[in-house]
Amino acid sequence: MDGMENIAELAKSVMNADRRALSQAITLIESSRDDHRIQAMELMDHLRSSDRKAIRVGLSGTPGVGKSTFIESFGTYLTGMGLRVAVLAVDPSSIRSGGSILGDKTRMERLAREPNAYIRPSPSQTHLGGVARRSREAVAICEAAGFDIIFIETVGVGQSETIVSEISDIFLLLIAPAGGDELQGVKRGIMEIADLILVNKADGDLKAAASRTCSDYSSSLMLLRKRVHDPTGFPLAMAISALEEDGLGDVWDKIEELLDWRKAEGWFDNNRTAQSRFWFKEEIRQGLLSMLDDEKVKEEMSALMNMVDNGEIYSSAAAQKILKKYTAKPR
Ligand SMILES: Nc1nc2c(ncn2[C@@H]2O[C@H](COP(=O)(O)OP(=O)(O)OP(=O)(O)O)[C@@H](O)[C@H]2O)c(=O)[nH]1
Ligand SMILES: [Mg+2]
Repeated sequence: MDGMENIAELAKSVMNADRRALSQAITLIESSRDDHRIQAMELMDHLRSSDRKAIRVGLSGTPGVGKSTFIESFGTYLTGMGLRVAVLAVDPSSIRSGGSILGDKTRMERLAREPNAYIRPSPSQTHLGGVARRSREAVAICEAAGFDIIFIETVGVGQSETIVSEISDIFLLLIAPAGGDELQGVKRGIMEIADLILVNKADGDLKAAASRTCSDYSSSLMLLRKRVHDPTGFPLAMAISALEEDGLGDVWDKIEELLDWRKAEGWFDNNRTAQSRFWFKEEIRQGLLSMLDDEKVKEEMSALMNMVDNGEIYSSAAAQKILKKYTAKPR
């Protein structure tokens, strides 16, 4: 990307839903090069003028539960209704060997062929902080490009769900049918952020188990504390089959029901505002932390560390020395 004037052009093409521009824009925000970062900020600033709003759907689930199959069939269902669908992945490379959605494109063949769908492979080698920023900016880019629905997929492992829930309007959790009374290893934390729990693979031999699992989750959900941003009946669990495309219409109905209510009650905008604040603070926190990676700071820290080791300075006083020097608090 050369020159700032081209960034304005790029922004315009993105807003005209030009696919090449879309990919180019996401490639730009994925770069951690300093000059690219500056251009990326410029781009995001241009895109701000778009007041388009997509429905941002977070989706999580353990490997093999059927996330790709679900996005393929549900996404195709949505494009069939004339909606434009984008798919992004939040995929910390420490968990998988990178580029997972790329391989997944073959599992989303139908959707990938849809002119109204855009599937973005996840880049390899991004640290978690970078993952959050990339995902957030990619979502904003897709939104400015006029997509109606943006899926943000993540494999169910701890921190990435927090990131996804902090950039989504609604959070779907995919669960596999469980055999007997084994309560699945779903942590309470993720139950609490889920808006819809979809028990997938409710077909063939697994149908009965799926329906039992669904009842189990429905009961557990009723025990959770009622959330202010939910209408009665939410969060809820439902059994579906991504493979046989069973229950997809119900999922869409529930998504619409929930979001219509949240929009009417002000929770939708409220949530977006809270999210912007969250990321504003988070970015500052990350920026301050990254200060510790600076070579000069590292040297001073290690010198002070020696002094702490030798009992020449008290630990908190040593820490204050660094903080005072590098955070330059205005007085
Ligand atoms: N019977 C049945 N099988 C399904 C269903 N959905 C997915 N599967 C199968 O489950 C396997 C895993 O599905 P994927 O969609 O790749 O699962 P995933 O969650 O994307 O997995 P990762 O990308 O590895 O995290 C595949 O063999 C699918 O065909 C379903 O609704 N019913
Ligand atoms: Mg997958």
